[in-house]
Amino acid sequence: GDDATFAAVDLGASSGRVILGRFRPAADGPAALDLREAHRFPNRPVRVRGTLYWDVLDLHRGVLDGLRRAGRLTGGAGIAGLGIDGWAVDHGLLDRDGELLANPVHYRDDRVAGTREQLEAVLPPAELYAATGLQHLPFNTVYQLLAARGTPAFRAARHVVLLPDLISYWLTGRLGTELTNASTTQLLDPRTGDWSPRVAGATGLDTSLFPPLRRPGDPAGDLLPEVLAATGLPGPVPVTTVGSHDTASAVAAVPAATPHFGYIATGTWSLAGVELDAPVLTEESRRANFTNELGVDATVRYLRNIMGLWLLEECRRSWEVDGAPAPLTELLEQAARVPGPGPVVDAGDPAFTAPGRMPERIAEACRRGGQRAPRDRAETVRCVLDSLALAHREAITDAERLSGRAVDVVHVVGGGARNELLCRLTADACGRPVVAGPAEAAAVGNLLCQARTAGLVPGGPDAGRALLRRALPLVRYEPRGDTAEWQRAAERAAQTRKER
Ligand code: LFR
Repeated sequence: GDDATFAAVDLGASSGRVILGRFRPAADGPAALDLREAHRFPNRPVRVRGTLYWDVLDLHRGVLDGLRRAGRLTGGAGIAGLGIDGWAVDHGLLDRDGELLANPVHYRDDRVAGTREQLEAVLPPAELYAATGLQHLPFNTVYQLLAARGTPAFRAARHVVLLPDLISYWLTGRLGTELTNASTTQLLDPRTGDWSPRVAGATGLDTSLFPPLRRPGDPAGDLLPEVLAATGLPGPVPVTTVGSHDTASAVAAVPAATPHFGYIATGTWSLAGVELDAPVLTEESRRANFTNELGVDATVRYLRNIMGLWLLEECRRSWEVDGAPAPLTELLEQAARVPGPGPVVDAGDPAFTAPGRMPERIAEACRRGGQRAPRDRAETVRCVLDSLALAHREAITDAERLSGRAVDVVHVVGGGARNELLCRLTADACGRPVVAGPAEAAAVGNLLCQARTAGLVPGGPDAGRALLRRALPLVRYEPRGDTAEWQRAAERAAQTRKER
């Protein structure tokens, strides 16, 4: 067969990218994958009149710029297809003509305050968990819709469209709701893969406002003529539904060689857990704050949301030099020289969700837990990374215990796979080997889904993972030292929580 180059649009909370993946089919020798970044653009949320918004038109411009560059990089050949993924839970409202009624609100906006109590009054937490399997996060779509419900925009809305589906709509003119991302709304039943009548009934939210569900691998339309004209891409370009929740695509890109793997998808968030065939909906699981999100290939992503590198990004933002965040490489070099684990915080604490004053909030949390606060930037960075490693350890061991799936190796994928110190500390804290890479996991999973749908990687998900092991550079970290020391640190971290 021929080579085929696909494009992945991957939208993250701090940047968006368009990445090209060239697949050489197995018939020509070992299947191969070459990655090439066509474009990367900042994602800069903006606060207006007290509300934090995503600048979704700016993101769409970034996508179009990326497709134009993709066209240039591929010469006259163009791309064989496109897939779109991004962060979860957020949505846009469309009127009956398909116009966007208002700018999508950022999941870190506090408009959701009070909606948890509102929902609990009509549906007790245990029942909500049994119906949806989702970890309580203050910004799950259900809470955002409850917050939006009274507004004129919501009353005028005929469609509620998740963000990657909105970009897909603008590129193809076709509406749909991708399943893995729908599973993060807390309105979907992970057992049926359909909207939960229980949650819809209790809240009165109309799930038919969501366009019809579609699954990874389903066709999502072709690029519109106006998009081909604006980007110079030769058509037709089919758009394929991929795991449009970035974490679903990232987990699909875990290059595991065994079913006994844990994963940590690290970026703004750390999503740590295991891949299962069926959800775990027990009360114990709910109390442990584990979520059952749907994955590609009818899997369940059984995981916990941990604050992630957001803690570090926010520290760097508060230390910015001439409008640019403090340089990462230097901070990490200095942090690597700090002995640890020293003072630590609970990186699962929702108290860290909101932006602003992060170094101060971390110091306050350390003192609240009876520890000394980090004394300088290096110690603060070390505190963040030790705390993340600890939270990774806790999530992996809890996932193992609650699911019964043994974990022999932990795969770190996403941006944090480039962070050597984080990977090393995670291996030490977990007491298990860490395999790091790919760093662009969401884009790789997105591309792999397209290539598999096109028949270029026959043999199912394991064949896809085998291809990634051959094609991508991976780094292995063996655990060192004493896990008892990390156990003591875990006890210190637990004392720092605001509300327990
Ligand atoms: C990661 C992610 C997480 C989700 C959070 C908010 O990028 O998609 O999985 O909980 O962002 O959408």
